[in-house]
Amino acid sequence: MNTINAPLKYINEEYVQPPHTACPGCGMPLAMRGLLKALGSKVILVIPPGCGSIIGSYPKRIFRDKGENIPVLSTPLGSAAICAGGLKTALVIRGDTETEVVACVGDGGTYDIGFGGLSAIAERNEDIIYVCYDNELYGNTGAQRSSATPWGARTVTTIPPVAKMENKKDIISIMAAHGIPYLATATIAYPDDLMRKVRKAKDITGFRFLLILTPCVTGWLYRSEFTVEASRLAVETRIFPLLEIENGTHITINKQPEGIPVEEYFKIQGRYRHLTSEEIAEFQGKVDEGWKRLQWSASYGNQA
Ligand SMILES: Cc1ncc(C[n+]2csc(CCOP(=O)(O)OP(=O)(O)O)c2C)c(N)n1
Repeated sequence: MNTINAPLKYINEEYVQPPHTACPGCGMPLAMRGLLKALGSKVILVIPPGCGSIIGSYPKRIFRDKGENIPVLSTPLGSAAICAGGLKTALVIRGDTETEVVACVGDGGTYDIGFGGLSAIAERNEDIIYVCYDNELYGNTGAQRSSATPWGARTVTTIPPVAKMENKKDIISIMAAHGIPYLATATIAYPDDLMRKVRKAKDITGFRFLLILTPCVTGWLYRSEFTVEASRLAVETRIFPLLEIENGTHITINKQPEGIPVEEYFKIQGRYRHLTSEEIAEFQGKVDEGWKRLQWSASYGNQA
């Protein structure tokens, strides 16, 4: 464990050119910065509506290589995965086997609206990288709940006293069940880990799925200087473990979390402020249970 400290050759190139048009403190442009640094510019990004398209599409283009725009294909919200797969096939037919096609989709477009296409393309093991930047809600339309929103969280459609009553959908297990060659989680507080995983994904052929937790200032209701801290605490509380799963079974937990109580993570965010001490204990129980299950799966899967 703790492979996040593995040395990574320093990457000087910058492909995200500020100023971006996301909210100050948004985690997503940081994720995009690490993603492109590790991938290089021989990519075509496929971005559906969402905060990603706000920073990445016409008229304001921030993904650039030495003054040139990095190509971005804008798609409907439900079809980024399918469009990315079709684009990759077309490139190969034209003799271009090098350009990496990378879908960058929010959690709403991934867990909910685009899920059918995502599952289809994963099942066919199409040769693309799919990045879900997970801010745990529909950010661009004003912070509605998605199926990635955690239990107990406030959003504009889950307002206390009736906050989100369902658990966050376990997209990691769902994608792993497709038996895809590579799946990894990452977050912006650990950029070396993020870039190492992107590099690893780049060297693999077939469907690669990266789930990147990107804190959202306006949806999670925290002060913008806490973006990296929120990302770090999500890992250290064991809410968002850093892991890799190869071929659906071989699990590596990349960092042993400190096991900080979830309350410390909640303290810096308004979306959990309404929770009672009993509800916080219930959330902690869910996290402890999930961590136990993950450790069990890691040891069971790796023996099999
Ligand atoms: C089928 C469909 N439903 C709803 C919308 C409206 N819409 C545009 S962006 C957006 C939010 C997408 O949320 P998410 O994928 O989580 O990305 P984020 O905005 O958080 O970056 C929605 C609902 C749409 N464009 N298409």
